Amino acid sequence: MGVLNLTPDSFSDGGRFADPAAVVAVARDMIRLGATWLDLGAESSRPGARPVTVEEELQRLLPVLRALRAAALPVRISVDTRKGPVASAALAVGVAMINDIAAGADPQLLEAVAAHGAALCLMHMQGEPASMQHSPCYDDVVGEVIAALAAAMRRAEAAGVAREALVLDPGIGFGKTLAHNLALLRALPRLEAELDRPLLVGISRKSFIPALLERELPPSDRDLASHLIHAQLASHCALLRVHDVAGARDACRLALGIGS
Ligand code: HH2
Repeated sequence: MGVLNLTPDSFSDGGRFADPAAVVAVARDMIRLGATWLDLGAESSRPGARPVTVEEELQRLLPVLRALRAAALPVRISVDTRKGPVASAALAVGVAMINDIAAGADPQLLEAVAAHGAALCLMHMQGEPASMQHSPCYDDVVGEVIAALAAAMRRAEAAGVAREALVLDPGIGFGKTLAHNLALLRALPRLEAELDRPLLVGISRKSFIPALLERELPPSDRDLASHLIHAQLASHCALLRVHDVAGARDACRLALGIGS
């Protein structure tokens, strides 16, 4: 899944897309390089990010969604939003999935997904982007994330979203320390077994990489490290959310080819 951030402030690729035609060109490239999904986000969720209004989010998103639809690209589109009205408008244009970092906290979002029969990614987050990295705290991070995702699945199903439409994500970096992130990445087989839904994982260029390396490394220099991790995750998740599609594809192909 290639990431297309339509935001001026995303942590690794913010401000790249001034006009819809530029996004369509990058989307074509990502598809050529191996992306089968594109995830469009119009609100940054990096730690400390400023929330945007529904109007702002739609102003960034809709022209691009319409341009992508007009281009009829052979790819499924997901929209990264936690707001019901944004999800409704995106689904009306015809996107295949809503990627919700708030795991269906907005009942209007769940209703919109159910009404369109679309897919829904429920991601775990402790707290809110503005403050989530201040002091993340768990007694048992893996058990608590599994329980929270199971509760989110029940909420989505109660709102009419089919279980088969759900994809789950442990939310790497969302209210988690380095130790929490590592525990969750090691526990992906357990998440898969206990939750019995496809997993989506996003580690691309995230700040636990320099933390684990114990050295500074700007987001633009984190692709090699990201791909070494992608190779390890390839057999435990259905979707990897990545910025550098070509490198991630190669890493996964090599790892799966060798059989790791
Ligand atoms: N990570 C980010 C945003 N959305 N969605 C899911 N399901 N999983 C993730 O791990 C995830 C996500 C953060 O990365 P990015 O979009 O590159 O940055 P920003 O939030 O600053 O736009």
